[in-house]
Amino acid sequence: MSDLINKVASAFEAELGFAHSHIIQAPGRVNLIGEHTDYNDGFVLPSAINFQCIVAAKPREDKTIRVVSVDYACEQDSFEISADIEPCDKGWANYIRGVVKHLVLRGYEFNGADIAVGGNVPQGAGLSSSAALEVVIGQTFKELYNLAISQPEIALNGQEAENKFVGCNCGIMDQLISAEAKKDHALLIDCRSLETKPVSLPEGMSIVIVNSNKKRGLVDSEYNTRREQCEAAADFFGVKALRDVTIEQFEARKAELDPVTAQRAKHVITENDRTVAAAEAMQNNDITTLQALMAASHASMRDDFEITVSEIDTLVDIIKAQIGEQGGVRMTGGGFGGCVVSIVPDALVDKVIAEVKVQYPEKTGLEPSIFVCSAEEGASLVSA
Ligand code: GAF
Repeated sequence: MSDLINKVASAFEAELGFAHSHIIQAPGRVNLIGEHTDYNDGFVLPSAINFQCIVAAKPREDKTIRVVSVDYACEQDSFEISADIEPCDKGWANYIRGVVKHLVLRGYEFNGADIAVGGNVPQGAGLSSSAALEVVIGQTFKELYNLAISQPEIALNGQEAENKFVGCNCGIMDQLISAEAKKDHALLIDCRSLETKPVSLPEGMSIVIVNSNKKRGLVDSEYNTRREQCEAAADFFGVKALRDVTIEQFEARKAELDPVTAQRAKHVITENDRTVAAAEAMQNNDITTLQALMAASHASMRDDFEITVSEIDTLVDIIKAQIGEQGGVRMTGGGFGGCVVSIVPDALVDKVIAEVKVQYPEKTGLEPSIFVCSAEEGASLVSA
């Protein structure tokens, strides 16, 4: 049993006074390319990582849900299953309340549960700790009560909870990869049809994630603004989403858009093309093309979508200087801080880590957190 599972299972027993019956997990994620494309019905290429949210649970015979939060000093929340579950003043508990409420609204019937939940996905780092929590709770009710709910629906339910209950207008990428990821693969996800295609990771390369530890400010408001700008651009072109606009159509009419909206649209339209091309390059072990696409993605996020910060750009430059054309690096996630993802030849991993540890604090005054990650399976029952 992993240390994390042990910790959550022990907390269950210590706080609730009896043993759990089920252990369930859902992972965090890193997005290799395809940023802010999901809510434009476009393409993304994430993989799940070896950081997880773990639940220890036992079904109840009544309609009460009682939750112990291992990461918040074993604080507890308790509520009744119904279609009008309300938000409470504990931020962490609202993700769980929201997921349960929306399962009920979708028509699923189940009894209550005792739950202990904890995780090691770094919070606020852009590695989807919230999506892992939403998905692990959906998966928990699927496992406890044999619900006939598919993995995409667990993801959609989690997204709905986040959009309508927690209040963040995110797309589907984070929940879908947490629910459906394949070990040793990234998934090329078509965020319109929700079709997924496993893409094997390049041979002899590691995924190295560096958290800038730059405190993220204004994330939700900036995120929502970007979303509105993309919707305005789609309206201008008379289409459902920017996915439906080609680069040729954009170039022909971009002068009619205000300059900022045009920049935002350009990022999304070009990022979609880069993502599909990157999946193909990865599948073919074509690192030269992959690195060029990741570099172009970063430049587009920095210059057109304007979601990077100087600390993130600095990290990208430091890593780029180590790996040259032998690997790729870019910001990953929603932006305004958070992490950089790099695909690094195994032989250069130690060098990258050493240089980031020295140069990043010198240049920014911040300490980085560095994770060499494996690509893991999506949400699952661990034991029952
Ligand atoms: C956040 C959101 F939750 C995702 O839906 C996605 O839009 C991402 O930012 C940017 O690609 O993680």
